[in-house]
Amino acid sequence: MPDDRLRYLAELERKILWLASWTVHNANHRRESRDGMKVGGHQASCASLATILTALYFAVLKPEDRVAVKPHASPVFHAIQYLLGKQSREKLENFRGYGGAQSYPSRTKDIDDVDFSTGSVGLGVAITAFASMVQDYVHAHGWAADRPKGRMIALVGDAELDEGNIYEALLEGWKFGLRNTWWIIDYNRQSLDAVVHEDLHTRFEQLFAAMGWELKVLKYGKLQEAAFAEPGGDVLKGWIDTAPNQLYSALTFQGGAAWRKRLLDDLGDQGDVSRLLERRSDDELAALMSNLGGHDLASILEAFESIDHDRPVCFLCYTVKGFGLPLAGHKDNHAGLMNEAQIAKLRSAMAIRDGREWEKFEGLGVPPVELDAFLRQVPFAQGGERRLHAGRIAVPEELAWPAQKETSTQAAFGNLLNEIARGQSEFSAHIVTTSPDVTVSTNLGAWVNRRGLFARDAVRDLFRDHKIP
Ligand SMILES: Cc1ncc(C[n+]2csc(CCOP(=O)(O)OP(=O)(O)O)c2C)c(N)n1
Ligand SMILES: [Mg+2]
Repeated sequence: MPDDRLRYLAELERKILWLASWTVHNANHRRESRDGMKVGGHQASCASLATILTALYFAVLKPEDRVAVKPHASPVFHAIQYLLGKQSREKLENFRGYGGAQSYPSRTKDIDDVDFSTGSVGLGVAITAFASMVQDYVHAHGWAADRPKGRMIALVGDAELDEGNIYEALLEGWKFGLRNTWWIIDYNRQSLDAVVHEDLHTRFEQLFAAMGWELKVLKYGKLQEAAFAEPGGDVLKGWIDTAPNQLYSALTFQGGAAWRKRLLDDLGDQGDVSRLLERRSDDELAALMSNLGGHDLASILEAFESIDHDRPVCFLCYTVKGFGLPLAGHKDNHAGLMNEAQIAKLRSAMAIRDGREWEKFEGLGVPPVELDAFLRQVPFAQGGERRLHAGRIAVPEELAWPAQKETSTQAAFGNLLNEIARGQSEFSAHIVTTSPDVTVSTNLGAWVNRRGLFARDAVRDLFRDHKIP
């Protein structure tokens, strides 16, 4: 059954790709206060995630979900919030300027409902696992009984997986029985400086399986799957599966004619597959070869919406860095910026008239009223403010514990917490200590003995059961 949402989502995908590109372009080339200083921005990193973010924010996410956006995709995030009415044009025009929308999503400086600040790669990934554990803690204490649990979702640049904290978080999650966590890897096989190692995906696959995660690989889009089903399609698929990352990137950058030449050199005169290639124009061939799973809305929706459990899931999504832009696939595209001629070409491809670059519904293939109605019913945008505020808890003016003339700071710390733990106050019930394996040496033993340790499921203490002093 055709999915009605795809019509609107495809238009929104185009729109956010444009707005993100234009936001960066405007900051670098147009802003009146330009003083010749470098501004920068990451149009290619944005394009890599535009399809996935479209599917998430405009269809899959619920208000209770929380998202850590890949730092360099910040402009796409701001574009989405702009369309949802939560970001202002003024802030976009002042992107990377004082008071403008931030280069990397910021909870404190941005106005558009950022869930996790990101920027230092890797941290935004790991924090979602800990956020999920905190959510379990809060629910287990009955403090959020009126709220559904949300999914903690990280959009992960493939080079973020170079960061060691991610593996500590994975192991911690395994120990804890992690739930409600999705990591969506933007597998464009490019980092900042380079094309990533061949075959990294098999390492990731084994790692996530070892940690008890479900792994979903989104490698081929629907166009590719349809082509594989044609006579000779299996040969093309075999070529794609064995093509080195660098070659795939280089051909993506070069476009349809280069694809044809290389594919015919490698596969020519093999009967059916040659005709499969001949049936397509250069543009169609380029579209086919870049139709990877992470750029196919239907495949992405299917994958996200097929998850019917709360175990952690890793989606390994094949993407193209710079998808849909003239920067696509180039190994040095990380901080690459389109020039005036390139942005003008993109603008006309997007059917956007001069001077209407910021208009939300300009150049789209569906009537504005329909798109507006679609945006109003987006599940993520229902339910009002998403940011929660904790109630205030009374803190005792003083504790019964007598001041001592001389003591060590460690002993004082332990004694203070022990004193607080004595009463069943709201205050003591809301303190959580997270001592990284130094409970004894930081003098927290007494506190822990009174308050207990937290786990999702009951754990027996055999030393206590056997009355071992
Ligand atoms: C801790 C840390 N180290 C290094 C950087 C510099 N840096 C910025 S982006 C990036 C990698 C970008 O590659 P990837 O995560 O694959 O994202 P892509 O742009 O390819 O989507 C690096 C190393 C950083 N922001 N934070
Ligand atoms: Mg990358």
